[in-house]
Amino acid sequence: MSILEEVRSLFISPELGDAGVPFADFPRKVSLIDSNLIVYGVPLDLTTSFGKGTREGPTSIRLTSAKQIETYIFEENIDLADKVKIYDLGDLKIPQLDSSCSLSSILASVGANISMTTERIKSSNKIPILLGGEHTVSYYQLKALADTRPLILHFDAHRDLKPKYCGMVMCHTTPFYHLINDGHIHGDDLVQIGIRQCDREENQIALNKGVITFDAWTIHDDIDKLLLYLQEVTYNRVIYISFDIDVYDLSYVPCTGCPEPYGLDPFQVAKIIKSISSTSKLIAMDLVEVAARNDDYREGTLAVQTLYRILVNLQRAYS
Ligand SMILES: [Mn+2]
Repeated sequence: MSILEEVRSLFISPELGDAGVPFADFPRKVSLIDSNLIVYGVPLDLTTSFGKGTREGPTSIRLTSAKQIETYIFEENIDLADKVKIYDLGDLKIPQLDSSCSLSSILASVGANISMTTERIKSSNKIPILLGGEHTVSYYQLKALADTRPLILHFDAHRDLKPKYCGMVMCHTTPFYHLINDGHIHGDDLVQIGIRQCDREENQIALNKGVITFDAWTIHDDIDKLLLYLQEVTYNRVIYISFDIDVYDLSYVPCTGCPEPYGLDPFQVAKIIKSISSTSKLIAMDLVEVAARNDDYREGTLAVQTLYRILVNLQRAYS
């Protein structure tokens, strides 16, 4: 059994999960070994402080990708089904929070399994695509990729640079602080895009650590500044994309836990994705904080369309 096959037991296969279908449900099926991109869900909804619902993220993404959305990318005249070989591992099993299982012990076990899965996908020369789940999951995936020193393109309304929040050290608002503080990433390898909400201390931390910021107002006033920057800085560079769905304006994301106004619109995000140099090499990505409530799949649809555009633009990574 390959080292990749061994992680299978950590997951509930997509067919047996809530969606009942794999991501995109491509007509041409590929095996785990023959794939070049591996999708896996982490429906973690543990430290979320305000709105709940991220546990529905992977299901919402699977359902909308498989049942609603065409894989043909209209403006590019490209069918993703001709380009990618995606395998969906399913959702990571997450222990129940109860008297025998504390929050910190769940995080430790889920975190270790994310890191191991990421390492094994990478050492099999494939690209992990983590579907969240709360943003905490990015810590464990990025930690496992530290030796590749990627440039991190972090799309988010929030900096997620708090040392601690509501008494919790590791939670959905702290992953990037701990990645820097624990030495897994360098502050100046972190590009935060669409930021519009944080506290004064996080701004100071960003400044002290050399984090590069394109806040939502800068993008609104002069998007070309960001587009030119990304074109240059991603040229021939290994990149990691951490995409929090709340980078979009709250009018586009009705279900996510911490929606914010003054956000980006889908046309702006599409332009930003397109400005990432096609010479760059995507090492991994995550798509987090997607939620669903009362059968409202608008947010899942937007998440999938965003992901498809990232995959079409960054074909070099897997073709
Ligand atoms: Mn956020």
